Amino acid sequence: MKIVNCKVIVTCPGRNFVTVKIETDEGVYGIGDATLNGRELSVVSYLEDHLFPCLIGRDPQQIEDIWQYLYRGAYWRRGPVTMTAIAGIDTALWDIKGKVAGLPLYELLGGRSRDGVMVYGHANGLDIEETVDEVAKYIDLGYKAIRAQSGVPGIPSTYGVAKEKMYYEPADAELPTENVWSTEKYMNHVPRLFDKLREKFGFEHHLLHDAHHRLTPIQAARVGKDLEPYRLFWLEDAVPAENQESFRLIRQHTTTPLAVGEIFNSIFDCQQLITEQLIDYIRTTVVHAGGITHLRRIANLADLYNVRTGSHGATDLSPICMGAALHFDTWVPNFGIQEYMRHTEQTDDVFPHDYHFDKGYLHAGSAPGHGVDIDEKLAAKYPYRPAYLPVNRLEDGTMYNW
Ligand code: EZ4
Ligand code: CO
Repeated sequence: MKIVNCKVIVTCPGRNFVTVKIETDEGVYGIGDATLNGRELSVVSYLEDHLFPCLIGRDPQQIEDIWQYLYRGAYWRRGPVTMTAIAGIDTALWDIKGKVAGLPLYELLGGRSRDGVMVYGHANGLDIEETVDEVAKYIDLGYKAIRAQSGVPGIPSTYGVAKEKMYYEPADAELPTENVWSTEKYMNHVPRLFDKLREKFGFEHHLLHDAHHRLTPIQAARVGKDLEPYRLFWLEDAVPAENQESFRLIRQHTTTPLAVGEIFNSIFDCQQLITEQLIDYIRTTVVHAGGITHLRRIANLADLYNVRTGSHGATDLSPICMGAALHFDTWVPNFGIQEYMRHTEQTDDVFPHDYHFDKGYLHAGSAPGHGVDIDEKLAAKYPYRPAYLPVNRLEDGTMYNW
């Protein structure tokens, strides 16, 4: 079997998605997600200009060899653009292998470890009251786990809060929107949110929260401590994690479980976090961490240290990534939870898929491969639109983390 054609499909059914399609001489094809929010076209160029020419004529069934070839062969290793491009190809190759074998991807990985994949949805509101109402909606929809974010009094806009509640989309402008942030105001507010949620809903549901890289280690330690009475499932991205050591300090001060890794792209970004047991959940995902082949390596390392998976699943990851992630989650022994932000109807139409939601769980489906396809005709109706993620400044104008 030989690879005869590779292409990229860029489509914007409400938001931008980059898709790799690999075609073989036997008519079987595979697709993979290569979307890097706000930097989409860099990945397109990396694929078209540098990776595709190396793939023509290769045997698509040699997934490991191709992965090693692309990773080692670049000489300049790692980084989000490189690893997202490799992930798009890797996912497409696993899709092909599944279709050739006539087996769903989870069977190729080692088979089913669970009946369904527990997911968490996003409840967000401009104030605590609105967030409480949103959490109630998710409970009614059958979710077992819900992430709660709320606007902070005195801060005009906050991460995770949007008008389109069920379909939050932060990449909202042709140039980056400037947001304002105050860690002090946030820290005074966030315990009140969870106090209200536990008072209202009790302890039956898992509650999660994302600090989105906005705290220093000692601030994160304080937030973790303040939230302990509310028994969070996790506190996510407490600090920017370039410095893995900073989690030591947080860890020494709080029993609130910690999750990090949605922006990591390789095992080396989380090696110390995992081997020193500084975190409880690793959030790397298929599309940004080198595909199924590399994510499996990360999960296997994590398993040795009692760290469980909690893959990123925001709307900027396409349904292809979600499908592949769900097969991965169905197999991976140290599964924790899967993030699930629902895509819009337009997006779901462009990417017909086999996965479905039922009573708080997603089910990967049993179609061969990852079970997600792309309607290229429909995709062509939605041309690329430049869109950036916001940037953040402190109240005095200092650039900060978004
Ligand atoms: O802000 O994916 O946990 N989820 C998140 C996401 C990220 C976006 C950035 O592209 O933090 O909403
Ligand atoms: Co996050």
